[in-house]
Amino acid sequence: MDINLIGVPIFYGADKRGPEYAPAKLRDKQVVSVLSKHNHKIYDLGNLNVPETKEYNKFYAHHNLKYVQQIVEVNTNLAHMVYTSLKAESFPLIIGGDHSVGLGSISGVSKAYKNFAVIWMDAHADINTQDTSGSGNIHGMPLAEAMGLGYHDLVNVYFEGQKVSPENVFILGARDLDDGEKALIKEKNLNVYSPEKIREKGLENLVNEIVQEIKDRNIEAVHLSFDMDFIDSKYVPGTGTPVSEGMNIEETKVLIKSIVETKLVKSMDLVELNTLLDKDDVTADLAIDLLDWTFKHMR
Ligand code: EXY
Ligand code: MN
Ligand code: MN
Ligand code: MN
Repeated sequence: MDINLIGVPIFYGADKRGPEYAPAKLRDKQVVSVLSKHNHKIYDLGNLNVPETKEYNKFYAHHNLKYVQQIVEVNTNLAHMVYTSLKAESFPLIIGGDHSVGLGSISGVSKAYKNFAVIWMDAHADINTQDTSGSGNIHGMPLAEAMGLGYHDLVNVYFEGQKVSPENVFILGARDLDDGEKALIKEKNLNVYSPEKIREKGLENLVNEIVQEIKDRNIEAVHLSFDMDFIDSKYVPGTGTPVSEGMNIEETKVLIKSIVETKLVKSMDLVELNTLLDKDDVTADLAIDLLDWTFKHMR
């Protein structure tokens, strides 16, 4: 297949330097030739422009939320890159950058597919709103915004209103949830699977269950949003919000393989690789290995 590699060198959603270097790092690690090995044609479309801003400007006019304007601008452009890639029947592969880019990716997919699902692999749910976020870091919010909940400037990225309905969102690996997120999960009955719940069900069984559910709603596409902190903190020193008790690398690969073998995955984010925190590139090398694995099984 044709893959459009889109780099988004942004750290504003994390308010912590490091994720912005991940696109360059993965290119240094030859991500394009690694993916070409599986007879995909890779078009490296470069990096989206991330506007400069001053640290003191980060809370400008937007409650407790940081860098709202810059994140809206970048995600609007990203959404259009993703939309146009999908319309050209290419596979948009978005390399973050922090997880605020998930909002732009989902917004672009939402314009291309009326009926699609999101599989969000993450130690976190990323469903805070401006009222529940303790940090004001927008990488903890993109999924709430994509579901139409939360701050108007973010909810209305690319086009007005909700981008994906809550019942079509599946959050895998979440194990570090804020109180407001726990309340929202209950209120909206969100599909959230902790690592222990995933192991209880069985990794492949879980994917089959999700596929059954979405096929019943004749969903034709899945956006896979992979946060490096999905993996147990032991294995990923190079990520900004690591959490213990996660899945190991083997389990992660089994899950990814069964998800992509559904042939429903049409777009993917890989986010939250923080090269400044990494040790001897071990997390960057793991990211390359996971992308190699993913596109080996993506047909
Ligand atoms: N829930 C915490 C917050 O909202 O600040 C931590 C969020 C971490 C988000 C990373 C990208 O997954
Ligand atoms: Mn406002
Ligand atoms: Mn995340
Ligand atoms: Mn996370």
